[in-house]
Amino acid sequence: ENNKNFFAVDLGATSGRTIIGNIKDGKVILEEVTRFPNNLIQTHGQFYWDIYALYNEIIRGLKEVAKRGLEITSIGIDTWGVDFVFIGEDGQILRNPRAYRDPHTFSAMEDYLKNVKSKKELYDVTGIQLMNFNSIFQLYAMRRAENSALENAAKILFVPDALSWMLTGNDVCEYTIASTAELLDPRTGQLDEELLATLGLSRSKFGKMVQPGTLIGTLTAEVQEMTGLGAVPVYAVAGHDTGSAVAAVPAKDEEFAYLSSGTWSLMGIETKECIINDKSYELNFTNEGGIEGTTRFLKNICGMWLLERCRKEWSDSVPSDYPTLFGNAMKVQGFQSIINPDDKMFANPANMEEAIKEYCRMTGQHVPEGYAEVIRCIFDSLALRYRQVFTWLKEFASFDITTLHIIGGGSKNDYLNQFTANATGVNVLAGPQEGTALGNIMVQAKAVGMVKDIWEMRKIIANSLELIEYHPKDEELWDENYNKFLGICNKMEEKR
Ligand code: LFR
Repeated sequence: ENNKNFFAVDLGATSGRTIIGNIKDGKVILEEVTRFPNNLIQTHGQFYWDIYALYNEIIRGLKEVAKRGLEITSIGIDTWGVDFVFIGEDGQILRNPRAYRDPHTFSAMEDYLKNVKSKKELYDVTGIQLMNFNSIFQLYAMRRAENSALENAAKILFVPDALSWMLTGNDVCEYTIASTAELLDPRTGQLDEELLATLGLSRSKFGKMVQPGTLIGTLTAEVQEMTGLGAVPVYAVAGHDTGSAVAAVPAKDEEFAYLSSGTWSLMGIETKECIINDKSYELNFTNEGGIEGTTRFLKNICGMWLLERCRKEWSDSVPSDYPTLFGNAMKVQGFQSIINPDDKMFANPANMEEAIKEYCRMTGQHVPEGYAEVIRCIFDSLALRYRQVFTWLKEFASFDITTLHIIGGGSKNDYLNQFTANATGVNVLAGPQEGTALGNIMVQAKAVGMVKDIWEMRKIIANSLELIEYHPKDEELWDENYNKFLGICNKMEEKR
């Protein structure tokens, strides 16, 4: 009873993994079962995900577990936010899901805000930061285009819920993932009927709203047969990966900020109530739903996406291992080229390195040459942008932020961790790298009564790993370059 295995499916926008988490004697140990790429598919000028391939990867992971003779207590799935799948009257998937990087939402958002609801009206209801790819604008873009899958949809399921449905046959609408849609009112905890109506949708198109920890169902006979497993329960976890990650921050008390570092860098604080006011509106901070009624008050910062995209584009002559790449980036002169990582030029450019160079050209800076200078530019700029967001966060927090926890795959980046401490002037604690999977596993453990609450989860996680600490250095240098960063951002705004 004091030793259980939980199976976590954690899907990010560039890669996915299945992981076994074993909890025993107050400690958790992870073992990766499978890891696989998640690729954007481009066709006829549109971008999609392959939901069937993702499903197959989950099946492959489950088969592997059965093969090893491991007994698993339950399964939980988390993914990136906002994207969804349409299900037809006949219980079949209507087309692969559109990917949030698809640029069709840029004009849809403008159109919606001009003709349907104002920015402020939307924010007052949802407390969600305005981002072009939020589900509301994706759905609006599809409505406008008379998208035949939307027109024929009997059900709309967010990606983690769609995958749970493929495994169990039961459809739900999990709260944390639903909160990313910009359709949910955090005060009622429900999708807002009036906003849905602006898209020609009703509440009945979505599954029943459930909180993390709710049983969705058990593996269907079909899946049992395919995998060789029994009727394993599937629980709703924090279906939003960032929700799972923040649940796993190994903090001792509430006075922390976090930076969940992956394709995106999500920087924020955890609060008991949402913060929806003029200032949060102006600075475009979001209030996403967390576990146990918590709110993730944060901002999306373009994170490793910049580097991931560059690496995809670079030829074989560029080293592929991080130590060499990063080591060489540290040898070049710092702060020669500074970008705003969140400039829309970098959202989904045809060529990322070119976009970075173009930004530097447009702002009259040194144009980075070669991979080392490009990477240095990305790291310097990310740290400076972190400082900006951190400065704002301090103004919102009702407590003194004593620690910045960096979690997720990006937390193994020693150089960037140190830069982040330097730029923000706060102590940084790095780890765990697999925060998302840990949060996923802990919510399952809570669902079966093995842990009590979020603070016990965090204690178990903190007990199970070694955190690395970074103290701020070179204060003046970073002050100076922060001012330079602000100047460059302004210059770019003026050009537009
Ligand atoms: C991170 C993440 C962010 C969300 C973005 C798009 O993986 O889930 O929280 O804003 O992806 O869905």
